[in-house]
Amino acid sequence: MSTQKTPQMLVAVVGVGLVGSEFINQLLSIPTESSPFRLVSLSSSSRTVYFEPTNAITSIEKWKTILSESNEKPDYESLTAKLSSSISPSTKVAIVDNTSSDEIASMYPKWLKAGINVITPNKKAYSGDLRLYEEILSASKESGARFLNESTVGAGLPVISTLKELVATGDKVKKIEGVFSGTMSYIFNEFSTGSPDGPSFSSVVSVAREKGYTEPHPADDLNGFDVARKLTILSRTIGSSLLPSLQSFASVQTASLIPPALEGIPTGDEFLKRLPEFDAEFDQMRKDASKEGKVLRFVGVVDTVKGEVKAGLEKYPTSHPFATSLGGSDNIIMFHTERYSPRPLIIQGAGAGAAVTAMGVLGDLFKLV
Ligand SMILES: NC(=O)c1ccc[n+]([C@@H]2O[C@H](COP(=O)([O-])OP(=O)(O)OC[C@H]3O[C@@H](n4cnc5c(N)ncnc54)[C@H](OP(=O)(O)O)[C@@H]3O)[C@@H](O)[C@H]2O)c1
Ligand SMILES: *[C@@H]1O[C@H](CO)[C@@H](O)[C@H](O)[C@H]1NC(C)=O
Ligand SMILES: CC(=O)N[C@H]1CO[C@H](CO)[C@@H](O)[C@@H]1O
Repeated sequence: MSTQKTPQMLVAVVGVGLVGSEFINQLLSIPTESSPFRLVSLSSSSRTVYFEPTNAITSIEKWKTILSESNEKPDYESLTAKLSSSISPSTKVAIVDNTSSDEIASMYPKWLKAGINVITPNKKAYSGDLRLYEEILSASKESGARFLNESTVGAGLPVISTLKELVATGDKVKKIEGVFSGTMSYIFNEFSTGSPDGPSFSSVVSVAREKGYTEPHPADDLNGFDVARKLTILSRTIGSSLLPSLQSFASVQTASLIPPALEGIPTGDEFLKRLPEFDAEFDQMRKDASKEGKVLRFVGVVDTVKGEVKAGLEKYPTSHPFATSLGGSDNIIMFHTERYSPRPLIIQGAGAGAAVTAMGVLGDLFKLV
């Protein structure tokens, strides 16, 4: 079988941590004969390698060594030049950004203008300053290069693609409501089960951190910014009248769970040492919810009818899907639309972890060939 007619896609990966490594392994697991992809470049924050397409990286066993033995420092000007000069009718190029870097995010307009497709689980560019997002849109329009973002919300779950189809086919999104953070999902699935009692809030957060589910500093999860960024991406993808008021994720009404007295504590260890001082408050909220037959969940809402985008702790009846169908670090997203009414379209499943996130990224790459 020949795949000669499919244009080949040269792929450069920037950032080779958890998701990046898993992505490379998934990409290289596709048999070379049938794969449209050629992995030509890898970059970490300190090293980079670049190979001609005929000499592309193919070995799952060796790519780490190849990168670690390089003495070359990353140079994104030079990478951009090399990639854009390879573009031809039979060759497309894509950069996969697996960093959480603002600096890399700010390069997207330049890459897109040069005809380089951009795929990323990094939320920074799409949820930051509205001006950067508008530059991304116009650069993509100008060159025809695409930017794909499926794995920024719900990791591998088909959240963005579903939303895009709803919008493109003329459905009207009234409200999107969901548990968007795997970390917050885990914390509240453990903390609030409907019973008035249970483990203390601080102990649940400590266990989540030990298991590696939180950022090194748990305040980076409890501030709700991750959810605010995801809501910004959804709002912008709807492209509705919500847009002008959403200058960045910072314009989302976000009710942080960090007790004001613990704001600004520099280390995660110190933060966790003091968190028990606030257990009684969280305990009271759990008791109050339980009295109403409800659980606590940290949710995000995009309400196009009220023109509201907000993230915070809400109460849901113990019979609600947010109470009954979540386990571990699952995400759940409900789309209330004109067509999906009164019962919403629901997407649910693992919303974090390297394997599913890398799948979301690789799935995007397949959309380009
Ligand atoms: N690691 C991922 O699963 C993931 C997914 C999508 C996008 N990204 C993006 O990839 C880039 C690099 O991320 P990073 O270096 O911060 O990620 P990282 O080092 O892999 O770890 C931090 C993240 O771990 C996630 N996580 C992984 N497994 C989990 C589990 N079993 N239960 C609960 N939470 C779990 C949480 O994501 P949540 O709070 O989002 O659930 C948490 O924020 C960033 O731009 C990031 O936004 C990462
Ligand atoms: C996400 O990507 C799609 C293209 O697949 C694009 O139409 C949409 O505007 C993007 N949204 C954001 C916020 O980046
Ligand atoms: C989620 C993930 O894999 N993040 C990694 C992306 O790449 C950077 C830079 O190599 C790593 O530090 C991250 O861990």
